[in-house]
Amino acid sequence: MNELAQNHCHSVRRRLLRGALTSAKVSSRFSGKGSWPMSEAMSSPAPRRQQLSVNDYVAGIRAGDRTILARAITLVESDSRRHEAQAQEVLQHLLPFTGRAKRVGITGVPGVGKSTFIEFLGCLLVERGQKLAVLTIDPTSSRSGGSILGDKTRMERLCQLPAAFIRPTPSGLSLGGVARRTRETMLLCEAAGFDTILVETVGVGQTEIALRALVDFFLLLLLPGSGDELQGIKKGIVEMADLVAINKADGENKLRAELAKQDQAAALHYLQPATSEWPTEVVLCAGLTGEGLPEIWQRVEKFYRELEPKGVIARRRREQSLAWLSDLIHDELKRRFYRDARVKSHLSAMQQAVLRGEITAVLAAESLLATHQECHSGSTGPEK
Ligand SMILES: Nc1nc2c(ncn2[C@@H]2O[C@H](COP(=O)(O)OP(=O)(O)O)[C@@H](O)[C@H]2O)c(=O)[nH]1
Ligand SMILES: [Mg+2]
Repeated sequence: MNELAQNHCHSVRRRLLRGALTSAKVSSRFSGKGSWPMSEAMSSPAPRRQQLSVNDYVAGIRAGDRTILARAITLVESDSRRHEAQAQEVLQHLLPFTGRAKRVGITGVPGVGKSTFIEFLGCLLVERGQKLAVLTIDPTSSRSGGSILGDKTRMERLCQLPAAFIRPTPSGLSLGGVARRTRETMLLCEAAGFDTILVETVGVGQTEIALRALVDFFLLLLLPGSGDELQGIKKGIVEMADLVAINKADGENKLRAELAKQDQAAALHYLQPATSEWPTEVVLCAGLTGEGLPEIWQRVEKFYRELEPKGVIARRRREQSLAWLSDLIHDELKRRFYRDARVKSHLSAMQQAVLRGEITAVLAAESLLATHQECHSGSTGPEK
């Protein structure tokens, strides 16, 4: 790492430590009840953006100011190092106020009806007095403009409710980037007083594995139908679900939905439940009419009621935090390795040698890693 970057890191660390020490003070000053102006989509754009300080962000979020929450999320999403440092300070201050929400993930293939489901469920929850944040992770929406299969990403009704906050995924990020931003956005929303966080993600592979690592409860929506029609969804995804709901179980679909339910229930019978002490069940629902949604939410509440006292949820979150920490370390180590100028100059030769069968892959890897390590044992290894 060069000197500049090292200095940067030290100063960030110093500030974070100071922040951790003073966050208790900040919290007691700003723990007033939140005000809930219009939803993000409705609030009028700020005339001219003023720079906000860390304290402005912390105070605004603790007071439930959505404009500031939205700006803090933008800060968290930013790629700039300066923004990242500030975002981390804000998060560090807010950490004591996080963790109190129900974190529920909802997945399923594009078109299964996730957004329609969330809109109905969201309105129901808000009616019951809950403060709801909806975060959507949709790697396909940036490519297709969100228009696949009558996609309803906008959730018009929910958007208009003051107690709901909807934030779509930032586009153009890697999966790791999306997962990180969503996790941090979730923490910001919790600190802002949202008691329920719904995360919608498209069931297309790696994304729901990343989502599973963010949430307590994982709901999988499937389409009516059975056998091979089954959904183009990977088997492993069913294993991660705490509840499987056959959606669109309305009108002519009813019989097919019942068949799908039986199929799924039989398949689940042989699988380990995703959460110990919580059998994964299969239910029918229709997000469009709302049929079955109150019952599904009852199950989510039962999940918390039964598993929270047993420490199951806290354990899951601890494991998620540690997995997250180790992911970050792995990612950063990998990044540093591939950006190391000495590795760069050595890599292609090693690749060729492996391809020609002149050296084993293990020895080539060892040699490259040794090159990288050398430049760190002396403190001024070049990094580009
Ligand atoms: N019949 C029926 N159609 C639905 C239901 N839920 C959603 N749809 C329709 O399915 C399409 C895709 O819904 P959407 O919520 O955007 O799916 P997503 O891609 O999973 O978010 C839309 O045309 C919806 O109107 C349902 O419960 N029953
Ligand atoms: Mg959708």
